[in-house]
Amino acid sequence: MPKNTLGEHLRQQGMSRRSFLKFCSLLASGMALSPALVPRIAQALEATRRPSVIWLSFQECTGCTESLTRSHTPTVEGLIFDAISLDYHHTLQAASGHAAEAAREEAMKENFGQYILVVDGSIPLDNPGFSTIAGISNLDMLKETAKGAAAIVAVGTCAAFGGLPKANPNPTGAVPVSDIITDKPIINVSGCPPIPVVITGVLAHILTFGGLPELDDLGRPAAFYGQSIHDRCYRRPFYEKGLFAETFDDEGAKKGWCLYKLGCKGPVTFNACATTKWNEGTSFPIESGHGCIGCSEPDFWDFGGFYEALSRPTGQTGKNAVYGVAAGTAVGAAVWAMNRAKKEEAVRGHEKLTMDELNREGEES
Ligand code: FSX
Repeated sequence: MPKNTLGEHLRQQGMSRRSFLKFCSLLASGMALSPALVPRIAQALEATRRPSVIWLSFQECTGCTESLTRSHTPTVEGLIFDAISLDYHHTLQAASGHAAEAAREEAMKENFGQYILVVDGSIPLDNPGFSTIAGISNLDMLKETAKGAAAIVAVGTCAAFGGLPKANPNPTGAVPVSDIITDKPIINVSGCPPIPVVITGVLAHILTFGGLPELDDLGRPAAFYGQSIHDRCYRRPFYEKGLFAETFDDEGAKKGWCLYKLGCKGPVTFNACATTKWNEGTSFPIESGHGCIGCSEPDFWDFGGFYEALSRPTGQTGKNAVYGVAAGTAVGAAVWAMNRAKKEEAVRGHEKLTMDELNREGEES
């Protein structure tokens, strides 16, 4: 771990006190915290040492790293990456071959028990040769590197829940990080890929407070995954009025009506896309005219088709069983009138509710 504190490091880089406080404000907003906490964040950061971060990539498409790097300085992302010591990252590091592996081993040795391990990608269990780095299987590298980690951040739906490699028929026997490592705190930052500001917001939280953010029951930071896309969608008023696009080029689509009937999975997807948006707040899929595909939820590839409306029963269990019966506007509205806690319990607990039960919940609330 670098010997200088973050405050010293940023001052050495020429950052003024004013810019430092602005940096802290950006962190606060990145972590979805109140601006009132900025002085506390500043105080904590002044004294903290930049943590060593080891980033491992297993079975994935590199979309998570691509997402992370889609930023233009001076964004919060750029600043955060001045604030940590990224000691190993397959894609971003300059070193290669033996030198790269030596960097990982050195970082592990020097910072044992203190470094943050970031993992993207799933781990193949069916054959150690399916995915290797420097001749080391993903399974062995994960186990070896996790030993000295203070905490693990599973970035992307592949690392968090298995993702695309685990999709039926899961040819490599892919599993998420949490299936292998059970004795370390794990934060799941799901999304395929995850929103960059959410990745950096989580790192900022660990950096500032030295601990884990509040997590939901899927291990995701509640500040970013606490509400569904549907809850915060700007097209929601059209849903409430029963105004739906029926095709991607009809009048409803042109008027920006709700995409529920075109397969939008916003009602069963918990993520921050509708609020943080993408590309520095430019837009998000629904704003671009395409329904949410549910990429931050477990097994989203097997949900039943990206263009399959939730209103059509799919025969699937879990979330689709809950919302698959939410046919049409009237019942859909009843489901969404459900008490929030009950609704979340139903979604996250994969509880199967019958149509009658859903209607009853809607009427009672
Ligand atoms: Fe998976 Fe990430 Fe999707 Fe790709 O590292 S979450 S396939 S965006 O790259 O792991």
